[in-house]
Amino acid sequence: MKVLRLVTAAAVTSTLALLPLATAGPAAGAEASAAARDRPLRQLAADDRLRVGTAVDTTALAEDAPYRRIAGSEFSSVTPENVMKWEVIEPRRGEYDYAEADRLVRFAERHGQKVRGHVLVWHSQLPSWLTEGDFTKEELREILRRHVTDTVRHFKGRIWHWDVVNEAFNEDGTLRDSIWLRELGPGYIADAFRWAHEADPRAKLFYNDYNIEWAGPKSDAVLDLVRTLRAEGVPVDGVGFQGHLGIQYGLPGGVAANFQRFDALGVQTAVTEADVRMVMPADDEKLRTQAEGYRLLLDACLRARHCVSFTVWGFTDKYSWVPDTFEGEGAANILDETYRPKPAYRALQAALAGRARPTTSG
Ligand code: 9MR
Repeated sequence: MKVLRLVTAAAVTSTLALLPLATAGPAAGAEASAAARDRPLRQLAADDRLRVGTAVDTTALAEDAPYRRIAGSEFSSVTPENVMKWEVIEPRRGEYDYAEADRLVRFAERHGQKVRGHVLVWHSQLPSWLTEGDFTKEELREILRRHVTDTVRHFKGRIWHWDVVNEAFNEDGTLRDSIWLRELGPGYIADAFRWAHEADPRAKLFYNDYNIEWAGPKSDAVLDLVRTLRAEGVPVDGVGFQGHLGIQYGLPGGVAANFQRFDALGVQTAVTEADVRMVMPADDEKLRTQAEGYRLLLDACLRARHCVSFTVWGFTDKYSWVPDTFEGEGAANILDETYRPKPAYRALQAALAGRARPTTSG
């Protein structure tokens, strides 16, 4: 049994505790016990041997003091939303710029937070020198090997989890057509995990994807991949369920049971990018459904013996990728644009305060 070394912040009162609920959502708000209401999420999660994290927008972190205060006080892990992506850290071939990412890692260390490294191998946010370059297969494999090795080595000892491969599957469970699959074949996935492990043997290495929270062709394919890789001795330690939900599709069923399938393989699991969007404008009923969406993701994690972290993809509606990506949608986060807690925040507090986990964790 491995025991997570948890930083238990001194008994602090959540900076959010005194603020009124964003919208009158009596059901979710009333669920939280009085004790839960004045403790930050990171403390409540520590009681459950779980890290509770957020994606961090490093521009907001630098410029917005309330954002910075809440990022440091509510969460026990952080994920760079964008600043560890290939286009940012290797804008020119072989020339690295880790400055922004380093700043965030230092912030995390100052606040007793773990860092989830995001992301080494992905089809998106690649620099144009790479996507438009005319490389042979051998050159491209070497470019990938170097990027993974140099980056993991740069942060060696300071990254808790790496999202090594991100979003490699289509919805039907076939592998996504990407520069990596086209040029290198499916073996790029095992290669990336091996290279990352060699560069930092102590970091936990994750496969990460969306729409795999429930059972279906895509999560079946990920389960199969992870089982096969581990049987071959490839160092895959965990699976990240991103958790991008939209209430207009209805909330998914069978999430806890699906997490259990992965748990049974012996790998760690994590909710890595939770947010629950809605068609605007928001109203009380939508906010209650949203709270239920967050709660069901956290609940699935709490029920899985080896689920080690629950990360939200940003914590305030002030900064979110959602309105830029889905026209007419938004309000996906747990605090509103003025940092007032929404029913979703209260639901997370209540879920963390209200239950005990299985006796061991990975
Ligand atoms: O939140 C990120 C947004 O700011 C970027 O513009 C976008 C680019 O594709 O990536 C977003 O983060 C994604 C994450 O890295 C991987 N899973 C899906 C996330 C939301 O798109």
